Amino acid sequence: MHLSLVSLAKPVLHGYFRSSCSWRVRIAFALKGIEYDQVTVNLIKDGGQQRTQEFQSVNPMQQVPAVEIDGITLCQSLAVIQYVDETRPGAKLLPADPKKRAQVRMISDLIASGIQPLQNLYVIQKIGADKVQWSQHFIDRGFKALEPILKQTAGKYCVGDEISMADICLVPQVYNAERFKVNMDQYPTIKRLNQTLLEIEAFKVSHPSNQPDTPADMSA
Ligand SMILES: N[C@@H](CCC(=O)N[C@@H](CS)C(=O)NCC(=O)O)C(=O)O
Repeated sequence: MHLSLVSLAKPVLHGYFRSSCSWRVRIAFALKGIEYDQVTVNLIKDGGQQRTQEFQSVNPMQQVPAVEIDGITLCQSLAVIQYVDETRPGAKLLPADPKKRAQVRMISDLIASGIQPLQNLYVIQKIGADKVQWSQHFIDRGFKALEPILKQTAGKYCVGDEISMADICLVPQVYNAERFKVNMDQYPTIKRLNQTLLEIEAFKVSHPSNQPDTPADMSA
């Protein structure tokens, strides 16, 4: 741990209960045992609070999550996860072995760059596509690639038998897939990993159904 970097103040997560990228950060914080405060940025209300001038001063990209930590503001969930992994004790979210580390990054990027961005509200609104059909198409396209990759890399979890950033990316993406009624029976390895991971406390406490801004009708 780099003690000189780490502030005693709790990090502040600007996020939204149903944002899969915010959920990634919540899982990482839970796995590391990091206490944090949450500020809700409602992506729907008032045309989207991510678009306000006030929030743009936090994240000019108008996306959640954004995290205030150790005197800096970080957006991009994978940057946040890697920063806390490098500065906080506890379970390592990236393996030490270079090959496994590269596989963790490969799977994380496949999801974070190759699948999730296409479900963003601003993408769907811009092209005026049918939200469900569009999202199903691109999640299926990504999962068709991810399934054979995971068959090779997975043990108990996405890469071997240790939980990693890849697992942190996988579970929220499966949650999105289920929201858009993707048939998960086509992806037995993804389905098995998701079920295993959802039994772990860090994934449960960070779940969208358990957040301060979860609407009552979606609460666990
Ligand atoms: N690459 C970014 C993506 C962030 C992102 O796409 N956030 C979504 C919610 S999961 C968002 O804020 N969307 C706002 C919008 O569509 O207007 C990350 O990993 O943090």
